[in-house]
Amino acid sequence: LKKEIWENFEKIEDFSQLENFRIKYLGKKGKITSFLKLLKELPLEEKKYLGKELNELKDLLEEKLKEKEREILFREEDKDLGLDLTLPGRSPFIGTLHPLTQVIDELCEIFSRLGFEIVTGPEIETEYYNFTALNIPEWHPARDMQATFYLKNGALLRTHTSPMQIRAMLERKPPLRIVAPGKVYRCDADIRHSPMFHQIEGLMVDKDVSFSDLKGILTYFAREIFGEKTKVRFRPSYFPFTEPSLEMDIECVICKGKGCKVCGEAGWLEILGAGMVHPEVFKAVNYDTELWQGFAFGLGIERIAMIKYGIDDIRMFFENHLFFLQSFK
Ligand code: FA5
Repeated sequence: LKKEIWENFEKIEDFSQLENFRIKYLGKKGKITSFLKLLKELPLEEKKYLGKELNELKDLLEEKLKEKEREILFREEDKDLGLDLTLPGRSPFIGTLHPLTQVIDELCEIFSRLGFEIVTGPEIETEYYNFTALNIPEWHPARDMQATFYLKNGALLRTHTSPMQIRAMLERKPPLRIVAPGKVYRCDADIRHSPMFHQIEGLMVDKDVSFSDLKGILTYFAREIFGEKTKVRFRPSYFPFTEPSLEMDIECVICKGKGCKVCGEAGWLEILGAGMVHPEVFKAVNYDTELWQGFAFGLGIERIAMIKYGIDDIRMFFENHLFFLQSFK
């Protein structure tokens, strides 16, 4: 319903369309009004939840309709009166940075302060960079962990930003510290998964880097982006390119760990995978494993934005509704 409403809303151009729209959704027999009437018959929990959603939608819609009415009025006046230099000026429509761009910028800023260099690389990758050099040979079941879009010529859409670890290490000599933001692709989609999403890869290689440095940096970043009191949780995990490996969860800011729609009732949201660089990965780039150690991490940007702004459906980021984008001024 929301989608239909906002799509039709964008189409309104004059007063009669505005009135028809109002009748269709907010009138006595309008869709929202009838839904509100139906609430009586629902069980208490659903009534509470849907009631809140519907009323919020109704309020927002009423406000937006008022704005639209003014906009049309101004336009009609222009037509009637021609140019009137004595009218007060109207402020121009100012765009905003996409919420995901804002999160990426903020993350890059935090990691630059820690001495990480920002690098980018191709979204179309070879199997070598995306899998093989990361210690995932062809027969390895881990290839199935990430449902891959293959292209006709044997190339693929990168399933994670981790190939940037290999590219960065081949282009540089250690010690190094890089972060690599960008788009990645996997064939899965629901309210928490999207076939295209964003990650930031992080990699630090030096002579004396430990697992506790990794945990320290990750905790620091989480507190910078979500606030001092943010609760984080580390769980042991498995990635072929790191050993040992971990995953980090953030306590859901919406329900404070109780469980809600944003976190899929879990109370926590997984935002990243990380670990100590696997010796096989160092071998693939000819780094001396006796001399160098490192850690790497891969963050899911949408997850971070969902927690930060309390958004419960990942698809909102890609539907480009103006009312949604405008709320990130
Ligand atoms: C990886 O992609 C590893 N490359 C991360 C890594 C890097 C581990 C370096 C060790 C060292 P994973 O598949 O768990 O791991 O994805 C990482 C994060 O991306 C997840 O925590 C989640 O926040 C996000 N993510 C994964 N799949 C999706 C999806 N379909 N939609 C949105 N976000 C996703």
